[in-house]
Amino acid sequence: MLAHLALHCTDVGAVAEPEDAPWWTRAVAYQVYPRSFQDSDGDGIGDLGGVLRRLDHLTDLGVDVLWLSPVYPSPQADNGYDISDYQGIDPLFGTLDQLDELIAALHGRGMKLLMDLVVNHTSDEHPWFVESRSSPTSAKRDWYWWRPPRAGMAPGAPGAEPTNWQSAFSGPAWTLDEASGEYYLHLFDRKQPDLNWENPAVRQAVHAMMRWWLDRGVDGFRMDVINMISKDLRGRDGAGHGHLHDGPPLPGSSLGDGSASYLCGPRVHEFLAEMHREVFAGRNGPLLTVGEMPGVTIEEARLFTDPARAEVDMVFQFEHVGLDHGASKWDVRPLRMRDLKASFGRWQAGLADVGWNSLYWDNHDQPRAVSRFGDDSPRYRRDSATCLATLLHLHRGTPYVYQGQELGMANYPFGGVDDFQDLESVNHFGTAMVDGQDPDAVLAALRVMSRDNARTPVQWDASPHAGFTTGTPWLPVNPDHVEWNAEAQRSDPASVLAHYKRLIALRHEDPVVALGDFTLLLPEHDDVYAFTRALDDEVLLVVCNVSRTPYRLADLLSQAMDTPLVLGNLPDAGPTLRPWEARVLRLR
Ligand code: TEU
Repeated sequence: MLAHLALHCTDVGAVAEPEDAPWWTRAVAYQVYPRSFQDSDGDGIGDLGGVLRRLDHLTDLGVDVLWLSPVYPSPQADNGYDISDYQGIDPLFGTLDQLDELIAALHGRGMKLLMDLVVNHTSDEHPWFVESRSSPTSAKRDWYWWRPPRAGMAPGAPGAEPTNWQSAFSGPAWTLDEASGEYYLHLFDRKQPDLNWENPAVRQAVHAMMRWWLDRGVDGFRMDVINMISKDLRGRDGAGHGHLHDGPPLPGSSLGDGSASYLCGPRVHEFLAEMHREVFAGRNGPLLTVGEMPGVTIEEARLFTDPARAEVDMVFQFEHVGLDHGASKWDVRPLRMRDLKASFGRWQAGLADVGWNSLYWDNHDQPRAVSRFGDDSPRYRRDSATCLATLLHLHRGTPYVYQGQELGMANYPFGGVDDFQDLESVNHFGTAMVDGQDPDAVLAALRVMSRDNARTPVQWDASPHAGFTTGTPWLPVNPDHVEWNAEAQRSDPASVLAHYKRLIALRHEDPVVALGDFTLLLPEHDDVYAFTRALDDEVLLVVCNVSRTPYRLADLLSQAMDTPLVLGNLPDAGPTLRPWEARVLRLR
């Protein structure tokens, strides 16, 4: 585990060979959001049968790891991120036998499977919560966060919630249980009550469940909001009166931001180290853990991913996907490429000697990358999609491809509010209307930022439902699929898909891509994103024009002149770096 670090330590004497670095430094992961990937039974919802049918696509792309978003039994309030049984498969998606089949098929193809671990919260329909809610004296009462109303206030009275925290999806983060007069905590939707990780029985149950999946053959976990599992509610402890922590008020709301009390809380490192000991230690075989961590800082990420601490292998950080947010994600600001460059540059530098980055543009929670960071106009869509891919995949870290990104899939042309399905979008619209906001402005923000942009079905071919389903898709297929689809791109060497294949192959073949040091160049330039990667005697220079303005290479980086091209996204590279052109050059 420590091997890749030694590459940067000149004083340790022996320099580790790249072969000693963890396998995932050379790996590329692919995220499947099963609901939208491939339907196999005509109900309009993707399923495991569909994933099994499309494995050739993944093999052809060359990815090493499949991260599967949740397929467990769930009321589907948040499309499976509200789990009611951790050790089964929702009939909507198939059967446990099919999951076993998937594990075997992936392993047979040399790929690994990451399951989505959602253990900050369960569904309110999980038997644990049903039992916890049944009575204040229930044996599982303390598995969740139950609190009485604020001192001196009646249950249900406005503002009587134990803290003023806002939830991510549905107003206050506390919901009253009428029967007991107590509130339960939910940082997300009210159908997603937070587990109480302070209770050792909760931790042991989670560990046992994780071991059960590893014994079945899965290769690791993507851990949902795992930096929120330790909460600081100590305001009530000790004194026995007063109220719990209140967060600073949010603009235009009676609620507050409680994140200081639950992002990277007091025991989070202890909990993850314990999980590592209880679940992963002593297991043979190449495993992988990636923690999803909204709001994580570089300093915290170093701790989480320091191999010596044995917590997780890498984290998903959120800095770059917040650069176009104002007061909230719905307050959309123009993205400045210079800010993006500075942000990535800080993370590269911050995790250079200790820890490891995961690299992503989008996932099932973010708008489509080509629409958000690139230029999805007909003229530049292909060029900007391949430019962004080159930029990301040449960084130091493990890249994650989100389904459809490798095809240049773009945001959906949503119309009115009825076109949206995601609870976050629907609830936001409802709240904004109650607040008297301008519906057109709210819709404009939803069209740009809604998570549904990422959730339209994968575009396999030009047929009516893009080959996704024979039924009616649960969310419409983007009409642009007649032009933008996998079938059309498979035979086209200039396609976005073909470019992704080349990038993934390059990471596998060239140790400098996986392990080389990163140095940012031209930090002040608005439109050109350039850096070097260096390992021993090998140096790659990466130059990407993230704009529509052409630049003369000689004016930017004289060392880029007459240098052999390893990989580019446009044919006939000349003295001018054309709009959205990306080049990987071999300096030495
Ligand atoms: O997301 C956590 C998270 O904080 C965000 O990405 C969230 O979706 C975003 O802030 C909304 O604006 C994870 C899952 O990826 C997401 O799909 C779930 O809805 C959420 O946790 C709750 O499980």
